[in-house]
Amino acid sequence: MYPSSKRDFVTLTLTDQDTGGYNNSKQWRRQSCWRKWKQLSRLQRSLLLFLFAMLLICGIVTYPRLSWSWRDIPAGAVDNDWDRRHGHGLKPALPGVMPGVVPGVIPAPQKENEGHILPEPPAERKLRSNKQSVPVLHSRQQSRGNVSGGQTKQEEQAMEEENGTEKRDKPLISWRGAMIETDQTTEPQPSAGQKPRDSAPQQAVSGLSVDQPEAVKEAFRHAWKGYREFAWGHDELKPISKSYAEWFGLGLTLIDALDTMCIMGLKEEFAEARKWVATELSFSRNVDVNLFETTIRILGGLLSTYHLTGDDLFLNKAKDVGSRLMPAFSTPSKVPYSDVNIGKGLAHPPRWTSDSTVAEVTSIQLEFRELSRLTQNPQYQKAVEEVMKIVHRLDGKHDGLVPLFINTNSGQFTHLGVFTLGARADSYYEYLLKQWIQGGKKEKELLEDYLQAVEGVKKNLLRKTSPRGLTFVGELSHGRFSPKMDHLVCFLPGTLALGTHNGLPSDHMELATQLMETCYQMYAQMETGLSPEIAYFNLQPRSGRDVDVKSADRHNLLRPETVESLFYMYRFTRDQKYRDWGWEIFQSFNKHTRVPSGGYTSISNVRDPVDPNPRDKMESFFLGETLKYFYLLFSDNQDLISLDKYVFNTEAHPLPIWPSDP
Ligand code: DMJ
Repeated sequence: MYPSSKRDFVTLTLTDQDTGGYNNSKQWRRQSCWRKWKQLSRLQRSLLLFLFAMLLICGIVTYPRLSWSWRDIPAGAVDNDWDRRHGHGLKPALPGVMPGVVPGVIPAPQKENEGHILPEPPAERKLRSNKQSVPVLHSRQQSRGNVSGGQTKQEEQAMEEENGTEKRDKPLISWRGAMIETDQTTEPQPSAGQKPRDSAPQQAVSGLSVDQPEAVKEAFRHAWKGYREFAWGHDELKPISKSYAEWFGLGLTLIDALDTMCIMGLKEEFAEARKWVATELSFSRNVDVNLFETTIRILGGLLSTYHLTGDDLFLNKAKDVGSRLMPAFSTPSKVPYSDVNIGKGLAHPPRWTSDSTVAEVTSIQLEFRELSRLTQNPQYQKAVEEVMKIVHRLDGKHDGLVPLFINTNSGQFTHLGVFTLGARADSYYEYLLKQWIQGGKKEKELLEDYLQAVEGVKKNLLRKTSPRGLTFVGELSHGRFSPKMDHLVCFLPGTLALGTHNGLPSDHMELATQLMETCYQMYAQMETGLSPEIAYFNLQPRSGRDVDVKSADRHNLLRPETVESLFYMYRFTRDQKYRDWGWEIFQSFNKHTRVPSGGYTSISNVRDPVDPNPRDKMESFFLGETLKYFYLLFSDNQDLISLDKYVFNTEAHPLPIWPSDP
């Protein structure tokens, strides 16, 4: 009847409705606190509020540091290799593709050996002396001051190193160090008397005597473990979310990795993968695939596995996918469309243009030519060689350098005036030389085009950095030079060296040597020891920096090109420094991209060793190329895929050099 605020207050704060006395219920405590708060003086309340505000601010400031581990990919960052190379910003839409995070299917382990021939694991040296520890050129530590934009971090790191407290070596709450340890306990333990299946990563990276090929095999097994558990039969592993990404829905990683397993002698893994190919892989699917990517990864992978095993399964699958790709060549100009629906047999260009990418239409030849040779059906070879003939006679080149696009209706180059050895042109140059080698060095036009292009590079695209004088390959856009170099360009030292090995001018090898050093420096000068996707080189005489990286280009997709070139350079020169550089890079991959539960991830920031910002994607070429080239670089068996017998396609699948006519 006479409600008063006082009465209401007492009722609300003191009365326990059930017992009438104290209890420890949440409600009672809340009410009691409120009463105490009200009893405080204004000054006391202000003081407490101030303290609370300070705590809040501290929390906000420190939160990003604590939550650095698995952040989302920054919006706008280039998402994957396909986007980078094709530049369309969209992937082919796939019917039935499952978006987001979906658990992978884990197959029952297959015990039986399928009984197919695999090469014996090569005999490797068991112990290596500590030869690999001192790089000849500027090490990352030496070079840090030379990289732009990281002064504070450099100083911080220098201090940490001086004090022997470098962050990344501590047992931190770190997704690298700590989780690598966790991971070790999850690996199967070898039973007594059994050779350990997996050597610990720490042994592999820090021991004085390291079996380097074995360390690479361990890395492969680790990557395979993630793929097998979380992405089996799908295109790509997303190792952090423990799921998968689908691109064509054709088991891209599994097929790309087949010949790597053969080369490494991983019989059990191979047998299980073979079973999947035999029972699950079907190309009769209503799905759009990219002609180039499917050719280099799937057709190339199946053909090379056929050659390494002699198993007809792989040849039959290669024939199947090869013939399903053929509709791409049914264009007015015979320059193929970029996309084919392999189920419907319909090809088409991307929705927004009738252009194809020059590198794509000129980097499918090794595979289709080999398919013709094996099947004795000339249609494949004829189709791809027609493209080479068209490109050979086209106007619009600049000293042998090609533009980036070609129209499928007119058969003419489009978007003239831009020249690069990077994305959209790179493997055109690689395949000129490699087709010439594959065919027994008889096809003169290929050689002419290659030699002219190398001269074109020398004349138009080469510059030296300041202050160190690193030679790099820049880009030309309508007469204007840009000191920009894609990591993709790092295939070039290896290709130039391969040319010299096959009798081409020795100055190609000199250029290869210089560019190899630059590609190594693209790794060594980064704080993570991993190269960015794109580097900009300094040409100004007074500046102290050779390599600059724009923030949008700081990602590393686990690409192979530098390791690939190191492999060629070592094979041809036996210069230990190339192995040393490779070993440094391998360690950096292990340190910054290895995901404990299995797999490796691309990262978004090679400039930040504390938070490289993982992108949750293991590209198929990491198993198909990067680890394969590492293994071959460190293997003492120089006959393992002899470069006088095989030519690697642009996805690192070795195809035989054709025997010369009797
Ligand atoms: C691979 O698919 C091939 O090496 C291709 O030629 C370039 N892009 C990736 C690796 O970076």
